[in-house]
Amino acid sequence: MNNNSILVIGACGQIGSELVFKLRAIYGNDKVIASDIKNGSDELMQNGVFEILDATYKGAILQIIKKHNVSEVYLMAAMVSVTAEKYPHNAWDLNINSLLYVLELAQEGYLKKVFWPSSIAVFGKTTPNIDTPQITITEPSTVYGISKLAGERWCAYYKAKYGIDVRSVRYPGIISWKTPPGGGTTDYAVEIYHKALSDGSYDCFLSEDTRLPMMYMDDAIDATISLMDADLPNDFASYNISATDFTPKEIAESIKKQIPDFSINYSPDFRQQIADSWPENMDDSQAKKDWNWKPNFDLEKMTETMLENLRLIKE
Ligand code: AKB
Repeated sequence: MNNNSILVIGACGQIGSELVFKLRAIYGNDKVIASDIKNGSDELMQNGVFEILDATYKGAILQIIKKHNVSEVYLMAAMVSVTAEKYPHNAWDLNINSLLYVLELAQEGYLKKVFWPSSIAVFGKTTPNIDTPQITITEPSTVYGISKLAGERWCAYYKAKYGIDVRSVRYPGIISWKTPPGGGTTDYAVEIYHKALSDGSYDCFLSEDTRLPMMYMDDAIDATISLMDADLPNDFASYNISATDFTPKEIAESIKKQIPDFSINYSPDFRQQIADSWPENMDDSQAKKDWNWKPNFDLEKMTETMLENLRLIKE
C-alpha cells in the first residue's frame, strides 16, 4: 500500500470489525477508515477514523473515498443467509448494488484494489458436496447465495473487461469469541459456545449430523489480508478456502471435553434446508497453489480458544 488509505465498508459486522483491528495494527490507525450504516463499539470508533456510510449510495461512498484519499476498499457489508430470506429485495440491493458501485468507482479510477467476500452459499443441492471443487456446478437456492454468485460474476466481468484488481474468497461459517455473527445459518457454531458457558446446554436449530465447512476468525482474517497482498494469476477467482468442517454433534463432543456436563438437544427448523444445500467441505487446492493459503485452527484448537476467551470476558 502507498500513502493512500484503506476503507472497510461494513466495519461493525462480524468479520468487518476484526478486520479493521488487524488492518490498523498493520498499516496504522490513521490509514484504515472504518465505516458502517450504524455506530460500532467504542474501540472501533475511537481508535481511528469512523464514518457513517450507507453502501447503497454511490455518492456517499465516493465522498468518503475522496475525503480520506482511499485507494483500497474491503466491502464487507452484506445481508447473510437467514436475514436475506426475510428481506430478499433489501438483500439484493445491499449485496449487489454496493458491489456494483465499488466496482464502478474502481473503473472510474478512484480505487486501485477491492476485496469482496463471497460464501459457500454460492453452491447448491446439485453441487458435489464433498471436497467441492473450485469450479463446479453453482445453483444456489437462497437469496444470499444467488446474490453472492451474481457478485462473483460481476467481479470476474470487471476484472476481464476493465482490468479491475478485485479479489475474493468464499468464506465458510466464521467463528469468533469477539464479535457475534448476525443472521446466518452457521451462527449455531458461535451460539453453542456462549450457551455452553451460560446454561450448560444448547438447543441446536440444525440436526446432529449436518456437516458444514467452518473457520476460526483468525484464519479468515489471515486469508483476507494475505490474498490482498499476494501476486495472483490474471484470471479472477473467488477462492474456496477450507480450515475445518464438523457437525453439531462433533462440536458438542469437543465442548464436552472441557465441560463434561454440557448437553445438546436438536430442534431443526427452516435453517436446516439452507444448511442441506451447502457443501460439507471444500477443495481449496487452488488457493493453496496461487497464494499459499494455509489455516491454523482445527476444531479442537478453536474450542480451546473460544472457551478460554469467553470464560475470561464472562468473569
Ligand atoms: C451464513 O451462514 O449465512 C454465513 C455464510 C456461510 O456465508 N455465515
